[in-house]
Amino acid sequence: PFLENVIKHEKFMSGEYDTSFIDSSPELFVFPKKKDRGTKMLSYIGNVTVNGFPGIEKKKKPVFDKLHIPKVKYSEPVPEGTKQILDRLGPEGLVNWLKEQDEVLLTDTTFRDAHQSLLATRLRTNDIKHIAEPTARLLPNLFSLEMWGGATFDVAYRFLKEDPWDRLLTVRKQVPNVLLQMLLRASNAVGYKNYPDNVIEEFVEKSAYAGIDVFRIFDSLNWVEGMRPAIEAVRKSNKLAEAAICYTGDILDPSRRKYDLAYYTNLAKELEASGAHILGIKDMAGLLKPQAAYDLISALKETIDIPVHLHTHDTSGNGLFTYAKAIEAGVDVVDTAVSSMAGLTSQPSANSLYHALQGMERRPNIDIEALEELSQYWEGVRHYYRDFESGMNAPHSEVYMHEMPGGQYSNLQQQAKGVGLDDRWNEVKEMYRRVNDLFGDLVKVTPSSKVVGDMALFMVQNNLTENDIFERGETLDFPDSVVELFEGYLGQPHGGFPEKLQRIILKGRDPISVRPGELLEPVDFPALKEELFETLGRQVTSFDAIAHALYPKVFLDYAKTFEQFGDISVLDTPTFLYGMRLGEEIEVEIEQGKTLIVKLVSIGEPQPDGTRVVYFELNGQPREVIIRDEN
Ligand code: 3PY
Ligand code: ZN
Repeated sequence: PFLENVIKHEKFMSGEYDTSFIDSSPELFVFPKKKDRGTKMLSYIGNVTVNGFPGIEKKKKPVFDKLHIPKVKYSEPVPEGTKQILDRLGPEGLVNWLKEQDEVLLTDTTFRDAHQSLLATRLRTNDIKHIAEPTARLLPNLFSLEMWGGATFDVAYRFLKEDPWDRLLTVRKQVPNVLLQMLLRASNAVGYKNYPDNVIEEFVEKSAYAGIDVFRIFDSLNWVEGMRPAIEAVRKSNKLAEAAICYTGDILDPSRRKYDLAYYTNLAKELEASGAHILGIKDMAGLLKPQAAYDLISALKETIDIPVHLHTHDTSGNGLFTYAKAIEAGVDVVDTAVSSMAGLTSQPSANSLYHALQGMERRPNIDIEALEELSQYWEGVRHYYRDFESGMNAPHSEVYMHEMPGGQYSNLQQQAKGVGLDDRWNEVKEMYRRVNDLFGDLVKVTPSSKVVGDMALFMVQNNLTENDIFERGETLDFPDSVVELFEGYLGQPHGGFPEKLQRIILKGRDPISVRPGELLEPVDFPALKEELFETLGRQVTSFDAIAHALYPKVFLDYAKTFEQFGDISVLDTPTFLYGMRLGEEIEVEIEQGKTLIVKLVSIGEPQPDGTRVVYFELNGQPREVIIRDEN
């Protein structure tokens, strides 16, 4: 702090100092009072108790049941799994092993897509870390555990105020046997726009280093050009490149020829040729109907030689039927979630699939009792996050109309709430489809789906129709994401952009047609680290630098919150989301073997300056924190 005071002193900065500077400047010895870890944490708890948590209706903290943690023998070695096969045989060896399996293999998505799709991505590492090792021990036959990427990365910093890299490192340590899988939006990394190529390379390299084995890579417009740098970076890291085609439209519908069977088989050939180890079919909205799945997988099996991995969402309620037909057609791996986190906008249930395939040859080799136990755990955890549920509680076959990705449903609903459109949600969904048609029938998946969502919100909010766009488009201030899409900054859609609309949206500017990554200035990571060192006043890791390169503001806000409240990821989720009840006592393990005992004693009346004093006991000692009452 002394040196900091010197460097920041006016005289020092302007160069007006001599040898008496230190003696004649007593203010150099005034140091800001550093709050200790305990007080920082109490400030957080006091704050959330008084002000609530964004997105949760303010109420007294509910009482939740104790979580069911399955009993496993921690003293025994963790059974070996696909990770050991990859480590021993490399990506090609693993692919050959996969092709030799008779039964269908499963990827469990509970740690990633399931909660992204059911709970607006709000699941915290704290709830994963208690179940990661039991999962590794109970389900060693999984093909992979999808546990990272997609929206989980920015949501961790933005809303959960925790570091997503810690999640990856924690799960890797606890799951040494199963391949860890992430969802990578190709040149959009885990963000919502294209990044310079060297950011993608750095991101892949560091993710592989921190524990990711399988990278499911997709481009939000199915533009293969946009996927190449990511595929190459994964191959360079000696990990598995699963290049995915996003499924849209309906190959069974003769009136929709834009995305027909030939479109998919041609793309698959291109991706195989570009170095993919596995082909992913990413049915992000759950539009792939059972017979379409049979036709598609059968055609792919005839066209390409690499394994096929199918991902769907159960929004329509037809997910298991789709999987049964895909399995009959020879699909190698399918994505499921543990039952209590499955169904609806999430993946189909692993538990149900196991039973559905009884008597069939390719039934997965998985421990159903273990799945039931894990399901009990997740049922308990899911209650914590009930305010983030979408309210959908039955299959929605309307998904075939709006075509909204499962992972977007609850998130867009939160976004709509945020701009005051909660009671016009049905209109937003319908407009989503109309925007798709207006945009020329796009592949809709992050970030192209976000652009369609932004435009739908914009049109509903401003009561605009398609006609208004064509007639008054010049006077409208379109959302930035819409302008960027039509400028070509998310890549090129199949069949091009509708030209008239593009001219209106770009207001005379020219679009680009090359890969955006070629035009973007590379990020100078060493310089960025130095800059961040100055800004944050602490050592900066490569992980921090990548996060800043992806979303500077989100990362800096997170760093500020960390400075203010310390590491709040250690709090249990009910306390993190709801604070404490008067008289309640909780234990917080701030590091291994070091536990704080916190009791909320009372909350003072509001002061004239808008603050309240919150009275705690910390390890039996009275502590007060001052909280700004924002109600
Ligand atoms: C994501 O990109 O986050 C998705 O889950 C897309 O389906
Ligand atoms: Zn998905």
